[in-house]
Amino acid sequence: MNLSIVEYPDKRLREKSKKVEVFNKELHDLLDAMYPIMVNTNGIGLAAIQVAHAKQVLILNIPEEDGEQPIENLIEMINPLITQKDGEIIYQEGCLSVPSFYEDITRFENITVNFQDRDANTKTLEANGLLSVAIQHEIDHLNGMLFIDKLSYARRKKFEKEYKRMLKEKKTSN
Ligand code: Y12
Ligand code: CO
Repeated sequence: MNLSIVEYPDKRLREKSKKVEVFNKELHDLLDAMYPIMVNTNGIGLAAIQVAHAKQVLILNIPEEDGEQPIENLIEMINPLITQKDGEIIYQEGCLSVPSFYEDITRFENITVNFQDRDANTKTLEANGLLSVAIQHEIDHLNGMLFIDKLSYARRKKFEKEYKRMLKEKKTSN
């Protein structure tokens, strides 16, 4: 499966992803193809809509203290739903669909998430810190939401200006 990252302001990032009902080879092929895209671009999380598949599918691979991202730590979530949330954490987020932009975002510190694995088994995960932030960031993608939507009006305006300039520079250098 040949996938590429959809980048802001592409409208496809605003689509609401559909619940996965069939856990077949097509789903496994999608998950298998998402993993190399994420690690080869230094990503720690990727939602299927970021590779133009509007399915409630996301993957996460949080780096260890030494920066390694062993595949054993890969988490695949199908149809995730946050059932409990509390606390507050501010973390500097980035997104493969919004290249070269990072900003502090406030999210819930502790969450409990129910999801299915690639074989439709139901799972529950309690998360805090970066894992919690990354799960919330990726679930937002499934709802057509981006972390830049959480910026203040003034910060968002500044971002749009900077991002437009960056896209223009990219175009002229190609
Ligand atoms: C904190 C941090 C990240 C998340 C959500 C997942 N986001 C990412 O995995 C972002 C990765 C990323 C990687 C980049 O590097 C390359 O593309 C090579 C990057 O750099 C550029 O765009 C130039 C930006 C983002 C949640 C919480
Ligand atoms: Co993202």
